[in-house]
Amino acid sequence: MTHSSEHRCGWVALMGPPNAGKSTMMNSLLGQKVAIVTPKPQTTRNQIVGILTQPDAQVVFMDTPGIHQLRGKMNRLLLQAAWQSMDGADVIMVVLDSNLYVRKPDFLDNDIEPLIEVIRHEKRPVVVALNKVDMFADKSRMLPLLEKLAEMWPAAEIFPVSALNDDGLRQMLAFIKGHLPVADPVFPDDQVSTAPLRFMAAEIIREKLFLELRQELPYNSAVSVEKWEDLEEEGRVVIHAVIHVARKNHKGMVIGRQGQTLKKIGTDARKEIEALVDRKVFLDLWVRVTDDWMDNEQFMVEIGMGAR
Ligand SMILES: Nc1nc2c(ncn2[C@@H]2O[C@H](COP(=O)(O)OP(=O)(O)OP(=O)(O)O)[C@@H](O)[C@H]2O)c(=O)[nH]1
Ligand SMILES: [Mg+2]
Repeated sequence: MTHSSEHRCGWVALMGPPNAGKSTMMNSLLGQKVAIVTPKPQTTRNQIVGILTQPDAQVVFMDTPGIHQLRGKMNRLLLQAAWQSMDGADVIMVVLDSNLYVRKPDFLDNDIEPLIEVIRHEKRPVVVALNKVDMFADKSRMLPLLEKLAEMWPAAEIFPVSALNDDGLRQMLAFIKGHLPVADPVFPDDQVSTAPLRFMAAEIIREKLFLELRQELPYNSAVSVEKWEDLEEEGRVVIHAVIHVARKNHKGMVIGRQGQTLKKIGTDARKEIEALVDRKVFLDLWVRVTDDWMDNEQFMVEIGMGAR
């Protein structure tokens, strides 16, 4: 078949500092939400696979936790997931927040320190998605940043883009597709992710939690789905989920005055999960103090954190 000899298929790792827009980028490229997004850094806590199937190519994106230099068991798990994703990639995409480094050029070196040498010596194709260009009225302000990146990573292809506005993504995608190996698709054409629905539901709850909570509280919390009952005859799904907090005094903050915060998180999450499973959902949501869960690697892996 001539068709299959032309078809391309491969893996693309989205790498970069926290909050650069990696998850937004993946969702935008897929044309649907697979990974959760919040304005808070370190939202993504594992590798999330998003599959784009087109007639001429299947592009398998791996969204990853932001690369940072923080310590602790959880951060080690997150970094492992990021680097492991990069190991399995045919093309590497580095996502950077252009607006941040134009405003604060000094932050760049430190933020990408773990990536600088790795990318410089990389043999595989590297795409730099200079994201959030919608935030500039005057795009020429980006020139010094573009020059610096081109000098630092001469082999990389740089694309100024906006994941939010879907600006410049088509050209970037064409470049990526052209650098994937010639191969048959590995996933069925209707599959968008490898993440189980249970995990996606837990992630949606975590997104609403991150959006409601302030300061460091989100980082000290996690979500697990304990039970998932498909009541086919009734046409609904009953989901028992738990928000884990690390300390007793955090529990009250998640629940909120008269339970308002928890109620809001639950309602927002339920609506989105209903759209995901295309059925009525009863979401039974609890808050539990799971002492120092951030020091418990087994717990973190069990609830789906880190590498796959
Ligand atoms: N203005 C603008 N904002 C963006 C763009 N892309 C992402 N954002 C915003 O940047 C914030 C972080 O986006 P995420 O997609 O969660 O970033 P991330 O790199 O996945 O972050 P981590 O998972 O924490 O590493 C969110 O508030 C997004 O809405 C963009 O192109 N333009
Ligand atoms: Mg993310």
